[in-house]
Amino acid sequence: PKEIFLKDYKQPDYLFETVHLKFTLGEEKTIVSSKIVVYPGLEGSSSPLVLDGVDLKLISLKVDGKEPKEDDFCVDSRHLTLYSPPSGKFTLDIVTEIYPQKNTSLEGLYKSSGNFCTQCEAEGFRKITFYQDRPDIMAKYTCHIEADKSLYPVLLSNGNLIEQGEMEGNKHYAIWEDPFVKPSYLFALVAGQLESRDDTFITRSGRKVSLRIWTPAQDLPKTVHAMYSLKAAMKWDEDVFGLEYDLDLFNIVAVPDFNMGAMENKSLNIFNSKLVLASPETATDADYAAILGVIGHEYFHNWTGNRVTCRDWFQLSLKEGLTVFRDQEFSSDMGSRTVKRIADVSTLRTYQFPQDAGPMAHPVRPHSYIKMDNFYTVTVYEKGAEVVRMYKTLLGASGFRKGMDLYFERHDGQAVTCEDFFAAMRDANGADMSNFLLWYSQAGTPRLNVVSAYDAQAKTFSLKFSQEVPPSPGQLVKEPMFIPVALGLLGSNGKDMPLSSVYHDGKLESIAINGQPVHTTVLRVTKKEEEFVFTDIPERPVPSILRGYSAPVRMDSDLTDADLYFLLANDSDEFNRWEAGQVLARKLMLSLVADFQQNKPLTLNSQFLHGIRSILCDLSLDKEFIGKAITLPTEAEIMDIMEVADPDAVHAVRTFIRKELASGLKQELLDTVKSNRSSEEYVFNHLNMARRALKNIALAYLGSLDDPEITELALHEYSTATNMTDQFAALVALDQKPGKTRDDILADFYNKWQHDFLVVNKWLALQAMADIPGNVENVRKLLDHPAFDLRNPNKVYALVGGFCRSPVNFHAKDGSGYKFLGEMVVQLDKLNPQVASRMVSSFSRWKRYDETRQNLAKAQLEMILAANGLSENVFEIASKSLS
Ligand code: HT7
Ligand code: ZN
Repeated sequence: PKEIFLKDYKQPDYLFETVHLKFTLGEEKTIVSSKIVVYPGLEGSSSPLVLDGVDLKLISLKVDGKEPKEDDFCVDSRHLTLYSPPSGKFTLDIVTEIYPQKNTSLEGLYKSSGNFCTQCEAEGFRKITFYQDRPDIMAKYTCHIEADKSLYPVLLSNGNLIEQGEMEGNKHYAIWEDPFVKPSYLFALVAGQLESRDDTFITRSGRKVSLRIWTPAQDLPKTVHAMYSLKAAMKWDEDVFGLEYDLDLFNIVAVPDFNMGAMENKSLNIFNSKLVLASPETATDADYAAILGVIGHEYFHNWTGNRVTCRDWFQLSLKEGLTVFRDQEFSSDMGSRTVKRIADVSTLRTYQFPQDAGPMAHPVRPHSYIKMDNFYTVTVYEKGAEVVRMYKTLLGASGFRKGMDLYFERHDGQAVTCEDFFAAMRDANGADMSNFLLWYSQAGTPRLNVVSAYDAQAKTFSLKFSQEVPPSPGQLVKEPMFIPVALGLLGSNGKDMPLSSVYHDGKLESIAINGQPVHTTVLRVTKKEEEFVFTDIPERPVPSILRGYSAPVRMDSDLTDADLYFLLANDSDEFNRWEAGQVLARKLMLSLVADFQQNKPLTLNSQFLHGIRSILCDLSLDKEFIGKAITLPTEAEIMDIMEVADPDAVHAVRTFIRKELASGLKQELLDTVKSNRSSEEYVFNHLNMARRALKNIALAYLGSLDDPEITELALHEYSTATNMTDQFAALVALDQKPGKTRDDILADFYNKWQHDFLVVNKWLALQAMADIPGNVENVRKLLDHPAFDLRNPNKVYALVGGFCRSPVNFHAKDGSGYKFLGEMVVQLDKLNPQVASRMVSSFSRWKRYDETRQNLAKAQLEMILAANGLSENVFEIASKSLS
């Protein structure tokens, strides 16, 4: 397979002005006719015109209305090449035949539950017709769709509907025109039996926008929350960024078969049903929150991604990092800012840090790829969002907004790069951000070490920072990064000290704002080693460093346990209160892991239990925050910071601490469950969600005990639950103990919900993730369950993906978990390479484990690589994992 490099980027020799597409949708085949107006690129060109095309049958080709001679062009399995196109503007007419019914890859045009739909990002348009399928080819599109009227009464594409009508033979047609230029990856078509929930949004300039959410008729009642989310997102983007929607129609379609979460096609977003459909009875609070965030995300792409797009796929984070940052901010404003930040940082630590430390580590802007689909990663998305957040931390909210305004002013309608975004931020603020761009080019999570010293005589407090960026594949030596460190100093009264000046680089710098001392300042750490000395500090403070997690780094400091307990109790920065508790928990878990490995008895220190008790019982705190603060770091997070990851030890220790906390705080946890029940109707708002979250975390703790009273309690919660959040939480509590009660309740849940595929997926995932030893056999049985289907990505992510999240069973020492995944990857790859390659990623950190596990995982990777007809997607991940 061919590797593509950022350094090889070349502007296109030919540009496209307009594209007229016509689809004749049929049961056996679909005919796609395209008429493209081509003109020479900036440089002018006499080179061949190379169009991408995969799995296409070429029916006819005309250049300026004439069929070219046989030796004027050639078609191979990936391209159509026209050797010497006309020199000025010319027209191409291309007719191809495609077979959507056979398309199980779910990219290009395919069928989902009887309806036609498309997925073109990143390189799916080439499965529809021959085209320069790259994001810097921006053209105006029309789309003419013809289809059977009874089977496909609804015909949708991008832009405005300009014509529709009846045809002979019970057929009909629709013609759509998109007035905005766009790259091919934003093209979309949907045809099928769908109905819509309709609403309107009046923009701040007074334009009326029709909003439509399309689903099969029976699902329409479940689109209320999605519509609420869309309207909230439209309003938020106007309020916060001054960005208004630019067409009179915005469509969302929900489809059950979709490789990712959703797709921001211009004015025709296509969503995985899971991220649209919700009712209190069938969706949890987490589902509601995900729908809000993803509807927001796709909508926000209209400006950050669609109006201004990426020059090439290496720049993906330009749109994704920025849009994730925007959706994070949106969700923060709609709920609790601290809790959202905690959730986002946990995701980063659990998934992105391990990626950044493994064989698939790549910069936010990768240098190369074999298959672009493999680079829709937590690094590009989540770390990319952290990079955008750092601009805001450094420039302030209004400076950041100025930078965004300049970015749109300069680049509306263009395909640009991460440097263009950086330049807009810098120029709008006249800022010096010298080595900031390294965040885009250097992979690996920087390690930041902080050492503090108080000089009682001089009344100064010094912080010495040193940083190191670990080597990553292809990048052995790294430069120091530009790390914004938000910082406060707490006095012994627990309050923030006022800060006015700091010695740095031999100079006394003022950090006051408008002459007023501040309580949080942002230090700009840019060198390998650097010292900051605060003056006029009356007593030894406890520093609260990296407030709000101001940079995506791993920080080590000389804070003592006493300092951390002090921060946990007093820090005005709520994020750092939580963080102090997490640092204490991580230290505790690591020391117990060492005890476990040395066969020492495990004991829980009482200070930790008291710390958790005081948070649990602090009525002044937000309940969702309490829930986060009493939750231990994930097993993945702990394994990631160990020299050699030991899944059995980490699992045993986490289970031990959970049990100890549950028995030591049984009464408090029972009180928490009882006092946070509600008989009111389900409402999705912060207060209600927070109450449910705390109650259910308390119930989960209690569920770890072998106690009939708790089983009764959980059964009671299960049977009296009036919404899925509470019902599923009770099921999770009961799922922890193998036996008849568990079996019965799982059967009961399935019987209740077998008609609802999204709920059944929760049931599959819960069983797949179970820690019960030997669970792989149960998972294998579930492959044959009528509810499972290897062609549906959601089901695969639930069952196979869920299984890989169980440290005990996936990493079983007998290799049974690895063998299962190896077999699944080979099977899946034949149907859907994107899904198979996501699954094979679970092997990528195999070198982190002991030798026995390493050999077992390596054998599976080798087996996969030897499989016949392996896709490039899986090849790239498997081969990089082995290297
Ligand atoms: N921009 C979208 C990316 C996407 C995608 C990429 C590869 C394969 C399938 C895909 N479906 C959607 C999603 C987003 O908004 O980030
Ligand atoms: Zn996105």
